[in-house]
Amino acid sequence: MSYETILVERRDRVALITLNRPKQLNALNVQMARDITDAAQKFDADETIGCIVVTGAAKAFAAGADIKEMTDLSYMDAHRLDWFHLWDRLADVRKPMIAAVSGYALGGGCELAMICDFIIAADTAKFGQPEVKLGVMPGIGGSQRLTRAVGKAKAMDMILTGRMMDAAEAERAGLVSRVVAPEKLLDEVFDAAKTIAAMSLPSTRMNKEAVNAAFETGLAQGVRFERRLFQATFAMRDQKEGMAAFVEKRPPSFSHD
Ligand code: CO8
Repeated sequence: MSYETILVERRDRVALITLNRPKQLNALNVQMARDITDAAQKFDADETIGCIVVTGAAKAFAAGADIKEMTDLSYMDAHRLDWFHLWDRLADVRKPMIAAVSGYALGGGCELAMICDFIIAADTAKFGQPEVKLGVMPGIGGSQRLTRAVGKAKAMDMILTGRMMDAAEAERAGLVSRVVAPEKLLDEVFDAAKTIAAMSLPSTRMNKEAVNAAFETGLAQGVRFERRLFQATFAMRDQKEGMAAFVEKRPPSFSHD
């Protein structure tokens, strides 16, 4: 797999997607949206991969959608091109995805990080939805995912003022799960990704699906959904192996089925 705007590599069961338009601070042009979604979908279909990591560069995870590409867009262009469906395909990836964020994660960059299942940030990270300053607004789910992540007060503050939130504030607000020193970021993320990738793949898929259902359903319906998935895990060889390994006091050896 080789792409124009991203680098991809795999380390055992972990896949790494690195955004690679450093001169533009990883501004997300349409080609990059195509490349990221294509790579993520291929890794999603590859049963030898258990977790996908998305990262950028030290200065910028991604400074937003490519403003220069959008400047002269008409309403009809935006309507006809409908790039958004590319990002929907990324949100449809069933395997766990972690965003490793250093530096700026602004606009579409913050939205890309939020499409991932969780964010681990370097203490240099800065998050924001500054679209209002350009006379527009978030367009890849930011108004919805940021609000679900940090609540209405902070989401309104961020989206209406366009201000940035540093890593410490983002951790306090629940936008990121961990903050680490920049030089430790990739090691920390790979450790988490390797841990996830060593679990039973159907089990991590179901766990992800259940947590995401919390954003789509009421409590009673969500709990019923969780119960059905829990029951379904007993149809898996990995459930037998995981529980047998515990009883026999040995590490499990999952076959991912
Ligand atoms: N788009 C295009 N180019 C960019 C972008 C961007 N979002 N961000 C930075 N660049 C380019 C700059 O133009 C500059 O290029 P050049 O050297 O050719 O002039 C280069 O990257 C370096 O940038 P700066 O010189 O500005 O670097 P600074 O360190 O001075 O500033 C900042 C860094 C603060 C990150 C600054 O670059 C900035 O404010 N960038 C724009 C941030 C922004 O507004 N992001 C939101 C964009 S809109 C958006 O994301 C909408 C999402 C929904 C779209 C849905 C489409 C499908």
